[in-house]
Amino acid sequence: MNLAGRWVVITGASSGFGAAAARAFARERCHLLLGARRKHRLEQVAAQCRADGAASVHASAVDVGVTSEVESWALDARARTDAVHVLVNNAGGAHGLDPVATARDADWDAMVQSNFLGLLRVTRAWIPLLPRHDGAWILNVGSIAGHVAYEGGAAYCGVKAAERSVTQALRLELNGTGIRVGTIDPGMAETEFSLVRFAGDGARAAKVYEGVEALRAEDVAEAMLWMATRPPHVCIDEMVIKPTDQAAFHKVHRRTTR
Ligand code: 8X3
Repeated sequence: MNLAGRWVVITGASSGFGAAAARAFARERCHLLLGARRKHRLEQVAAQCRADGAASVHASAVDVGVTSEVESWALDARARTDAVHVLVNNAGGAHGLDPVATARDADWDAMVQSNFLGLLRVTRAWIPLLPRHDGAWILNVGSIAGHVAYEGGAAYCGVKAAERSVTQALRLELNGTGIRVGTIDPGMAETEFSLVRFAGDGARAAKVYEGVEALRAEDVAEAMLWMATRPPHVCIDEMVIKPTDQAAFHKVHRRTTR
């Protein structure tokens, strides 16, 4: 379906999948409501979206970990529109790769707040603006980490498994409304993901992608757009998207540079 003139909400829109999704929906001539904590970075993405052809772009500093911020964001949006067609729940990420025995509370809290509770509170805030029987979408960003656990990933894999459960519960709760709910679950993607996971250690982050042609944020954004543009009677419940080089989380083909 054609999305021109429709309203799209994206969390975590200042970088990575969120920024790439914003630009992909901008090229479809959508109105964009972009949220992220980093207002300066978000304004840069907003400017790119305007240049890409967005019908309008509204950037808001929002921390999905804070209920009052999420609720005011959705409340303020009502002055502009009463019908949001796509909600992209993208905010989240990983903090640390430590085994449970030595992991830090602050990392756990950050992951639970953004990936899990943030997803719930953003969805609760925006559901009233999703029109019934018009092909609206709640598109959640999960991960292959929600499918298979790995060492050091107890909390991250846990919150991404929770994201899958939230998606499935919403799919059931909203059945009969015409609102579509699905999750897109990427594998290795070269974004700021590893830089954040390793608290800014660029060398360690670069090693994750060494010798691998990883997914780019645009690959995931393109898949999101494909999901969102299916006809209203088609719901993509779940899409797993990985680099060709990554057959499974632990099975990654790396080219040697010698
Ligand atoms: C990111 C993918 O496999 O590194 O969600 O956890 S993974």
